[in-house]
Amino acid sequence: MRVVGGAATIEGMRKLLLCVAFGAVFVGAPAAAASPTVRLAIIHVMRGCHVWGTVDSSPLGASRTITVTRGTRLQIRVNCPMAFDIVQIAGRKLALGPSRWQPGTSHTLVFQIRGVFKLQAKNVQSSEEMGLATLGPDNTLVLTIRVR
Ligand SMILES: [Cu+2]
Repeated sequence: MRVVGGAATIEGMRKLLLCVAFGAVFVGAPAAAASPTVRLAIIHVMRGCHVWGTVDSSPLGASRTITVTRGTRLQIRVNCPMAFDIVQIAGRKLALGPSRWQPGTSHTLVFQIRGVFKLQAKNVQSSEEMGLATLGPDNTLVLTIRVR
């Protein structure tokens, strides 16, 4: 009886170890992918001077909502040739670094908790002051980040 019980236990242990091994494989990959870096830029456009965009300059609009997973690093580069004042207008307080973002600089925000966060970016110099030919008033940008 003891021997049979022991064999059953060893068999159980082998199954458990197999499960743990497979679990490690399947849990391991999504865990690594759960902390991605999302890259955005403030890009120069004709109408409104600047909008959110991809790093390769595809425009995403003056107001944009993105959804990211917890742990995401959001890197934003200022590509419009003017400075921006960044204000958080919703969500638990984020570490934004300097509140004035200079042209050509990149800023990384880390989203550790679930929730909805909103940032506003307002240009410090106008397109007129910068000698940029644009159409319409300069945009004030709003970015909403939903963290799941
Ligand atoms: Cu601009």
